[in-house]
Amino acid sequence: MKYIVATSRGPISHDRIGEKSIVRSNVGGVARALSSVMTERGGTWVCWGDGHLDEKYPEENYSGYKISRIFLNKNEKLGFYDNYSNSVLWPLFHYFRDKIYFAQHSYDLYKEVNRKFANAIAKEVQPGDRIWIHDYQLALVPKMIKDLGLKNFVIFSWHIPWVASEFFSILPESTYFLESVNSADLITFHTSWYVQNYETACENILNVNPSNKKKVMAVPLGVDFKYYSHEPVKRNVWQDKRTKLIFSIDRLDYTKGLSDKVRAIEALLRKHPDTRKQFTYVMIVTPSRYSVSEYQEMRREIEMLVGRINGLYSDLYWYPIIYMYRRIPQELLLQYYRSADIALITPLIDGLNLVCKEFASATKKGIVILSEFAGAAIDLHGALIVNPYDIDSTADAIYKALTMSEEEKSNHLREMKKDVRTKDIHWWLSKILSRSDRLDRESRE
Ligand code: GDG
Repeated sequence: MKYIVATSRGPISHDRIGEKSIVRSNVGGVARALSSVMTERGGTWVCWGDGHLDEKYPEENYSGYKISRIFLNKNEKLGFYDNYSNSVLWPLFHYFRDKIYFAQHSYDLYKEVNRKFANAIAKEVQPGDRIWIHDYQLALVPKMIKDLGLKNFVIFSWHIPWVASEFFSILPESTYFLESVNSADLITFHTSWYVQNYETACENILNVNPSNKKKVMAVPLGVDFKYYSHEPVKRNVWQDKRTKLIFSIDRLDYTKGLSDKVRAIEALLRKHPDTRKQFTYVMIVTPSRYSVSEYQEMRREIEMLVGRINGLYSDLYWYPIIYMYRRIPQELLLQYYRSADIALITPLIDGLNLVCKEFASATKKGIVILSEFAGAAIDLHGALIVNPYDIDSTADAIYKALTMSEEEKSNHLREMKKDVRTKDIHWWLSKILSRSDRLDRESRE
């Protein structure tokens, strides 16, 4: 039995930098987890070929499995990706009502592209293979697969929050959407809260009680603990012995609470003047959805705030915030994880958040300050949990982390390590795969 995996973005893409062609790896946590299953078991990974040179590679063999790409024209990309996925589903499933924008025909194009995915899967699948579909961009695929008459077992993994039923009802297509997700044979979420919201939506909107509770499961994604904790790094990126390093890396997005983080640093400096010159905050923001004017505005706001705070508190020898707007190589990211004293991870809402788990795995000394609204807050015991809307309390938590005794720190660290070590990426995979084995077997009996 092999796996047919479908994700919007693939494991690698072919791109161009100037005259040079390059292969770009998708370093995200989901891609890393799925790559290991695919390499081990073989199969096909169906994805959107969005790299500049991907059209040259509609199919290719990679790392023990096949990649099969679908291609979108400008109009399909706009409707499926920019409009329906990013401007309807993303804000809706993160409770940002004011940011939802229903562009005309975007649902039709989303549906069309989902159909392309379903057809590409149907082309690859053999009887007995298992189909594993991921996330909000592909929510209509499970039902399309079933409607094609395929009898294969379908897993659908949802990676962002699932909102309360009343909020979900804002979606004009909520019934079709839910019907499709619910037609999967196994549906996974990161937390039991999302499961509850999902089940309530099924009861309220579809009038069905997902009576077979075994088919909906809460299982938080873990990270590759061994890699983050053992991979050697070439150098210590933070050489300044006088100051502690506070670190964060986030995609540019309104869910990440970026300006609130900067405001918390300002509050820390104001409320606790003894912290001045005692720390440096390295804030990395990775570019995202930059064609959307709102994201450009968000970037301007963050940069103005950083400039204002550095202007207020810097002197010739120290400034509180080093801000970088770029992606960084994996090796450098690991160096930051190993060097930082504090990871400041305070999204306003986040399905899970892998960065906190990666940091907790990599660090030998650091403390995580984590938003209570990140799915990971449920199982990352040992982190300092904050409400990111409460700027002063976040500042106090940073102060606490900066001034913690060594003994207290090692207690926090021990707690954090316990969870990320045991609930790692292999645990996540084996939970889902063994549940699907069992359900698949039962359905044939
Ligand atoms: C969805 C949900 C859920 C980021 N910048 C760089 C870089 N990264 C890597 C991190 C981490 C990943 O990207 C981001 O983690 P997220 O948890 O935000 O994952 P997403 O896939 O964006 O989001 C989220 C997740 O799915 C998993 O289910 O946790 O809630 O929104 O792995 O390390 N890596 C490198 N350079 C960067 O500049 N090398």
